[in-house]
Amino acid sequence: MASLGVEDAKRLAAYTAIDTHFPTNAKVVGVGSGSTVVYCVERIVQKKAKGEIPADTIYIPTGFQSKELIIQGGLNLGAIDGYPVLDVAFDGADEVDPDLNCIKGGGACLFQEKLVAQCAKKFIVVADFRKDSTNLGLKWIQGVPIEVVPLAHAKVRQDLLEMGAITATLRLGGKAKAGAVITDNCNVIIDAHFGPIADPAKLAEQIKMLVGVVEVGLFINMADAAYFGNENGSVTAK
Ligand code: ABF
Repeated sequence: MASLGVEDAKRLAAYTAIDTHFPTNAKVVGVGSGSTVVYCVERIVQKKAKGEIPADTIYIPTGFQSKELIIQGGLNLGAIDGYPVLDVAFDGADEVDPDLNCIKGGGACLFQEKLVAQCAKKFIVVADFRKDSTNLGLKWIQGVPIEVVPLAHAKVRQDLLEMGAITATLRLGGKAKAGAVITDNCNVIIDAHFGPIADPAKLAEQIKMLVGVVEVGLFINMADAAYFGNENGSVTAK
């Protein structure tokens, strides 16, 4: 039996998702962020070269990385403020539960990812086996990513701790982690660790209500399907 590495597992999930869900008459398609989506674009480029999908489809990125992917792939770049209705969007995730609720935002692009997913008629998640979880918070132990207006970071961290977060940390980056990670929307990220999350929908609502929070990396009832590439060469489709 095949034993795939993580990269091959990601590719398998991404190729399966594109082959299954890319509409033959697609007009506008969302391209998410992260390393798994790279393989979605790889597959799209292959299919476009073979004439299996339209040449004039417009692709909407969820941040700087996916914008570059679209350009490098020779695909038509659009923007979400010009195309607020998408046929489908493909994106990665940090953790996915059996109801297809996701933790996203490990790459700090969660706001645009949620905007694009919300505008899409179908939202398809692609991931490797490590993201397939029985309960959010069990596998992605770095915490729920939350995009916050910079001026409000101390207040929101305090609010999160009062709400029961075990830790609520301002995400640092760059050389020697000397400064806060700044998102594509000029905000900061707080990672709030709650342990296993009993009620992800309720938690998402509570966090979203905090003044200063732009968006929360809990994607509740948004995904229509999820594909996980497995080490044995199979794909788990949910
Ligand atoms: C984005 O990229 C995020 O929401 C998530 O944090 C990350 C997943 O990346 P990868 O595919 O590299 O695991 O989709």
